[in-house]
Amino acid sequence: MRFDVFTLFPTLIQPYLEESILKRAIQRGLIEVHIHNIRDYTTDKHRTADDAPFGGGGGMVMKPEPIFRAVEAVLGIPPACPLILLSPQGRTYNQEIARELAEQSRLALLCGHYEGIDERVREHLVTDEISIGDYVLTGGELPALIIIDSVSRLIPGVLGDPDGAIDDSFASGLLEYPQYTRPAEFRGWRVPEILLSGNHAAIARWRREQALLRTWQRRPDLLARANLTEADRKFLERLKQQNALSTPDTSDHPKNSD
Ligand code: 9D3
Repeated sequence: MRFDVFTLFPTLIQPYLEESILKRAIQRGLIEVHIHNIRDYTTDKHRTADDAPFGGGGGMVMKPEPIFRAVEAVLGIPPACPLILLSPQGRTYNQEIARELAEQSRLALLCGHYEGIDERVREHLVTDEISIGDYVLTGGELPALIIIDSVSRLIPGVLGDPDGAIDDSFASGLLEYPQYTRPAEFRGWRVPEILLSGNHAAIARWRREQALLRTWQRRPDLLARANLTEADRKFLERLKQQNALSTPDTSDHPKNSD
């Protein structure tokens, strides 16, 4: 898979690709990442990439010409692949979108910066707009790396373990069970005895129940979409009953209904 990244800060992107597990994927030819400095596509002597907004107000807006020149030079006309704008106004990124993007053979990522980007880029060049969550960053470079990282690990061979990406928590729809390694006792804290029992069926059942317990405690929203067996549902019913006994229901109390 090929990624083309368009940015005003190309040096921010490079180090992560060179130090992470993605380096191996690049060396093996599984992914290619081409980084393009939008400033290289300016035509004035000051290499101006931004300007004041029409209509006044503070801040600067990324100019359309260098972005169009860069994207048209690299992707061609018509463009060879989708162009995703990273922006706080995009659809919120998740694992489902990562899987959708991983179906492409090529993707282009445009990093926003400053206060924003000339709207004509959005209207006439960009095909999709993605945010990585509801918090404010300084630019789209980290979001671009997050997309490259999360999409790349879905490509067969990128992870060492061939089915590592299939067996992860978001694929099962549950959070992960607790994990332990040696020593069996550390500072007086013992590993759960069941894990030392050698009873693989009992260990599998314990892990599944721990995953269910954790998901119910921390991310109950995930349970609605998780792939649950009849045994899983029974276990969750027991959890709910225990919880109802230990935390009295005060919802009918006048204090909570006014
Ligand atoms: C006036 C400034 N902002 C209003 C809140 C708009 C703004 C524009 C650009 C705020 C931050 C940025 C820089 N952020 C991104 O380019 C960005 C981003 C983010 O900030 N959060 C989550 N996902 C993303 S993807 C790109």
